[in-house]
Amino acid sequence: MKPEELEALKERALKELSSAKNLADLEALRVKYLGKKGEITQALKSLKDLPLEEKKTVGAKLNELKEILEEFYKEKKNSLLLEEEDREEGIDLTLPGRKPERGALHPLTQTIEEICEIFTRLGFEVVTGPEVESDHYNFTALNIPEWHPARDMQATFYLKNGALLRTHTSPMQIRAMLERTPPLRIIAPGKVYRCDADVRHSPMFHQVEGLMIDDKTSFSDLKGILSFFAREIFGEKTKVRFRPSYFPFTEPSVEMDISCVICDGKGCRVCSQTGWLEILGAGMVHPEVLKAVNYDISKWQGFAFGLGVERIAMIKFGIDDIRLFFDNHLNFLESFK
Ligand code: 2NM
Repeated sequence: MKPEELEALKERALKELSSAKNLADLEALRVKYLGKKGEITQALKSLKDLPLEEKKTVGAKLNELKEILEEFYKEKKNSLLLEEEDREEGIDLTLPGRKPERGALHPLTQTIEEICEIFTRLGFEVVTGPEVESDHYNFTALNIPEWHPARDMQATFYLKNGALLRTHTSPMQIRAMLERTPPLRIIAPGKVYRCDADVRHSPMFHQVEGLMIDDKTSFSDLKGILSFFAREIFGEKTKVRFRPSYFPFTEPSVEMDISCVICDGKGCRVCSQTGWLEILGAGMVHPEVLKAVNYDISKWQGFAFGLGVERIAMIKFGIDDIRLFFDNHLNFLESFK
């Protein structure tokens, strides 16, 4: 047997042994190479026909190969035995591991977190508060008089004890103003409740309100900060406009629109051909509100704003039905990973 034939035999034998799938395969290979009539045994037997010099060198090589194969066979047999045991116990250690399923934050949670993150960068502090409120914090302190339609039974969920479910996040800001002294910058996210439910309204929805009070905080600060916010959340090319509006707790009051994210202001179905989408209400905090928290109105002034999180998320993610946020269909939720 020539050295290159020996080398080829070694490679072939090792390759076949290592690819043996079970003990029966392995045994067949042992017989094929190491058995009484196996290739190695045969080659050793045929040594006697060789000249003395070759007998020595080839013989030594063959014996070395035989040892290598025997060693390899033993190791392979052990590992196949272990595998077989595992299979009997129902464990297959060769199976690839299962990846744990990854969850995702609800799109509304993602939106609230993004909004709070933008204002946190501007020095605003996130505050929270109770969902069951008193008439005082929800209405009176916000300059919403007795006769105001927002106090109507239809809009507000009242509890038997006279308490109510907050209809906006503003009462958290009243509480925060009472707990602190100005200057202050706060942002208040949370659930709010109103007694209406149809295709476009949910009885529970989410708001984020913001408030900044300082000695010189002006309407320019309102416009600058809210324009910055719009470009952070909807992209730097977003255009904004402010329209006059009315809220009992601010004077003057405005609503802010952004250029339509679908048609870029050209006019489409989503923006009702106007090119604009309303995203929030805002204004300079009404002196009556500052008086309700005992702030000196000759020293302090500021602006406040409020936005609906569902509306922002619908515009951001291109969702056309508010009910999708609350149906909890897995296909919908998993698309926000
Ligand atoms: C809005 C619009 C304008 C607002 C006012 C206040 C407070 F507490 F400072 F008076 N918080 N939020 C406000 C102002 C809310 O929502 C559309």
